[in-house]
Amino acid sequence: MTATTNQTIDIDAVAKIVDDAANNATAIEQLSGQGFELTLEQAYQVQNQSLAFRLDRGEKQVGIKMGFTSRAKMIQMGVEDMIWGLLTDDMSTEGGGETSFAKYIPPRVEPEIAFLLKKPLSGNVTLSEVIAATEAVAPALEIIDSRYDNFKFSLEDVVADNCSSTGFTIGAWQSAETDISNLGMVMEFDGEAVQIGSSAGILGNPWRSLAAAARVAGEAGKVLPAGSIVLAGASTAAEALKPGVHVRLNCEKLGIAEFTVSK
Ligand code: OOG
Ligand code: MG
Repeated sequence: MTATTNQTIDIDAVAKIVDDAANNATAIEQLSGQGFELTLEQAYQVQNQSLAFRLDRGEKQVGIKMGFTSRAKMIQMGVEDMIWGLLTDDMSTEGGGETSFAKYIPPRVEPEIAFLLKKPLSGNVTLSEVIAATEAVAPALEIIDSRYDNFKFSLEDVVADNCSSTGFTIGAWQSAETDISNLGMVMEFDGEAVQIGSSAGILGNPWRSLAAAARVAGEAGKVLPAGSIVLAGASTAAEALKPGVHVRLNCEKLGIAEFTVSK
C-alpha cells in the first residue's frame, strides 16, 4: 500500500473546492491533480460535507441519484462502479420549465426513471419490498455538469463531486404498478431523437436500482425517508446540452419529461 492511500484529507477544505466550483460554474482540475488522493470513503465524506454546505444555504435534500447503473454510461465515462449522489430541491426544474445555461459548466442531460417512496427504505430489500415501498414512478431527465475539466474524472473524483448531479426534471407520476422493466425511452432535442434506449438498460430492470439505493443508504447508516425521490440512473449515454434547446424524454407507458434551456 502506498502512503498516498492513507493521506489525511481536510474533508471540509476539499468539499469547499468542489462546492465553489459548482457555485461559480467554473471547472477545476481533478482532485488527484491538486494533490488530494481520496479513498472512496473520503470521497463520500466530501460529498456529504458539500451537501451540508448546501443545507446551510437553505436547500433541502429531496432524494438521491444512482449513477453508472447502465453499460451505456459506464462505457461513455470509463467508470465501472455504481455510485450515488444527493438531490436537493434547488436542483429541480419543474416539468416544462426553463433552466439557465449560464448556471452550468459543460452540462449534459440523460434519460432516467424516477421513484417516489411512500415508505422508508434502507438495507437489503427484495424487489417486491421496494415496489411495495414506492408511491409512484415517472419519466425523468437528469442534468449532469462535472466540475472537472472536460468531464474527466476518477471514481473518487466523481463521487466527491456529487456524482456530477446538478439538476433534474420529473414528468407526471404514474402508478408504481406499471411494468417498467423494458420500456422504450427516446430523448429528443427540438423534436429530433438524440438518444434511444430501454429501461432494461438500467441494471436489467430499474427496480434493481432502487434496491441498490436502499442497500447503499443502509451501508452508509442512512435511511431513504418516505417522500424521497430516487433517480435510477441513465439508460443511455448522456448528451451535451446547448443554449436554447428543448429537451424531451418520451418514455413508453410513463409519458413525457421535458424542459428548455435558456439561450
Ligand atoms: C456521472 C454520473 C452518472 C448516471 O445516470 O449514470 C449518472 C457522470 O456521468 O458524470 O448520473
Ligand atoms: Mg444520471
